[in-house]
Amino acid sequence: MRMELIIASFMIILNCIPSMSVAGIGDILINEIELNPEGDDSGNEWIEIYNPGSEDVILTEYYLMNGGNQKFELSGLVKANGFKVVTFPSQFLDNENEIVSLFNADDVLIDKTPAKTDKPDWGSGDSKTWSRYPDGSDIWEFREGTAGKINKPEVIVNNDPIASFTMSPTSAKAGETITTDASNSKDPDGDNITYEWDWGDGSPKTSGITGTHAYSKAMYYTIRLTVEDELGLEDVTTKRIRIEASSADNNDDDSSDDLMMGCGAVILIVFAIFILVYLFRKKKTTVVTQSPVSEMKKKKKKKKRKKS
Ligand SMILES: [Ca+2]
Ligand SMILES: [Ca+2]
Ligand SMILES: [Ca+2]
Ligand SMILES: [Ca+2]
Repeated sequence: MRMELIIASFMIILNCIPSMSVAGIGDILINEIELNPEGDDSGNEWIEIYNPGSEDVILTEYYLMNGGNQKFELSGLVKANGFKVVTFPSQFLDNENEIVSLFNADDVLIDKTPAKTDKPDWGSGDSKTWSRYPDGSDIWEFREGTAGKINKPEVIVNNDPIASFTMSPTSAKAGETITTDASNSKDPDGDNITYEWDWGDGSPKTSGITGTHAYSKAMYYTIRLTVEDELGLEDVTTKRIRIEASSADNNDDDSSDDLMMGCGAVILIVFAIFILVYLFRKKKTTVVTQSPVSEMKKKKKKKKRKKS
């Protein structure tokens, strides 16, 4: 009976303990380190511990150790799927080639950072830190610090490239080669850019910083240059070009013009001959019908008839 009471009491005590458990190896890890903060290092350095598990982890008897084998005792807890930021009362982390280790209550090493340096331009510290991204991964990157919060990807600022080109000549004859040059195009971020030429006549697009093209027909065309930077931002610019008929076309036109003129002349001559023939025949008819001599003969005949 006495033993049963002891067991029952023990069970009651167990039920009263908050739902916590002691982490095994690797349950928590060092997620972010600020070796060289803005201002004084003393009191401003920090380390973020991350608990990716589903249960809180009590940090009693856990400790950190720096590259110089100095220990720093931890306390409190890291909530499930949460973060804890640890600060130090005095300078604890070297700015250069620092390695930080995390031990559990059994003195077992459960995490260790790679050697990291946070000394931008060999000057004063900044708000950037070494952090795992995504949280808990093996990839460490130096970017803006996120103390006590999830580690974010670096915000990349990107600007549109600017398309610009020259062409030579600015007008041409059909068949003549046009050369374009997009060397004036640029990207404000210094990104590499690619170039695409649309010649405006239905021919396949071409690429490259320069282009050459020849048009087969005389008319106006629009040349379209599209530039694209490494992150896919684009800019477009266009130029109009006048293509005139080629010399060969002109010769063809001349010969056809000559032919047309020749045909016209023949038609005119034939027409003139018809007119002349018509006038000549009309004149001849008029002479016959209106001859004074004939009229006189007719009158004489009439007179003779009267006398008789
Ligand atoms: Ca820093
Ligand atoms: Ca430091
Ligand atoms: Ca963080
Ligand atoms: Ca850009």
